[in-house]
Amino acid sequence: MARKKIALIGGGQIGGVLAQLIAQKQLGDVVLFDIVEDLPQGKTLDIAEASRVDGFDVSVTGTNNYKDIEGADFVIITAGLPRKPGMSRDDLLVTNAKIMKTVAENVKQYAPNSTVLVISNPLDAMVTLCQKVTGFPHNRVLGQAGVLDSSRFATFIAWELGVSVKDVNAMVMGGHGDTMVPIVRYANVNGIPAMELLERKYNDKAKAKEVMDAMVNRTKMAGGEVVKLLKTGSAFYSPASSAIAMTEAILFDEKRILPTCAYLNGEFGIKGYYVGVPAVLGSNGVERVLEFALDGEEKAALDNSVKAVQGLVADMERLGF
Ligand code: TXD
Repeated sequence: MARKKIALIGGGQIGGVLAQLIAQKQLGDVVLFDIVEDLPQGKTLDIAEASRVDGFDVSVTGTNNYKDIEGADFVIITAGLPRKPGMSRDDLLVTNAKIMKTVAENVKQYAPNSTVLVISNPLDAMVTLCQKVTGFPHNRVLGQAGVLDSSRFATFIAWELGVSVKDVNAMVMGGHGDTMVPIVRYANVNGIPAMELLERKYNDKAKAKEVMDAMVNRTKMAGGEVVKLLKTGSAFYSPASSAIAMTEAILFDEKRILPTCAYLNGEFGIKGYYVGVPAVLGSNGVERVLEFALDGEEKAALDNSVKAVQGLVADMERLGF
């Protein structure tokens, strides 16, 4: 079987780490595209020169020419500006929508059969625009946010409970913004409700709730926390790792259940929007959205998050995208 061709559009912080991870895991041949001259060529040369040490033999090349992504099976888009301290993800809308439009037109032209994973912010709006411009079926255009937000939530729970993060399951739904919805009720440590473990730790229900609320808030603000520390950009290691988990699920037809920015057609009472929900990822991209009953508070929080996404999409349409 021929090796998969994976095109990465955007050779910045996340794009660079993606290229390295894909090479190290030998997921396919990598073509890294950026508009900045020499940048993708430099990064991929650097990565390729580690091939002997790391023991991978996929091809890793950089380009400023869209023609080189021709025939890609899988495309990951990170092109666009990241946040600066004090900016919200939504502040990036106009700039990144312009970039996404051009990127999506080229993906449509050169990789018409690809599955496209969008990472650029504001995430939910960028996925929406990417699908609109490419015209690809909704199952082949998806976004990464929830895997990262959920990993952040799980990490904080693991630290708080002093347990291995490998045993923590926690999911975040909704849009990739301050309104995201960490699902506390189902957060667990190897099946044991995280809330119960917290209550036992503190022997105090109110205190346990306070601690959980703080973790929920930290999860919602986690992107900004990193931006504030880095000062020159936003998180890039964890977003790249998260995108790789989704890429592997699709390339290897794993049917993993990952929180995915997926197009909804009535699931969770939402129709016609891309929002973060648990989905089955396999060789057909988003194969299925897994619906489950939300309680009143969760549903209200999800609806509020969907409203924020709808607002962004409406702004984008008003701006002519
Ligand atoms: O979980 C998530 N979805 C996210 C998303 C988590 C963190 C960061 N997230 C967003 O990803 C972030 O807000 C940005 O919108 C993207 C990419 O973040 P990254 O940290 O990689 O940004 P960089 O380092 O600035 O890289 C962006 C690259 C840079 O090299 C530009 O030259 C390039 O994009 N760029 C373009 N590439 C192709 N085509 C065009 N038009 C273009 N314009 C800029």
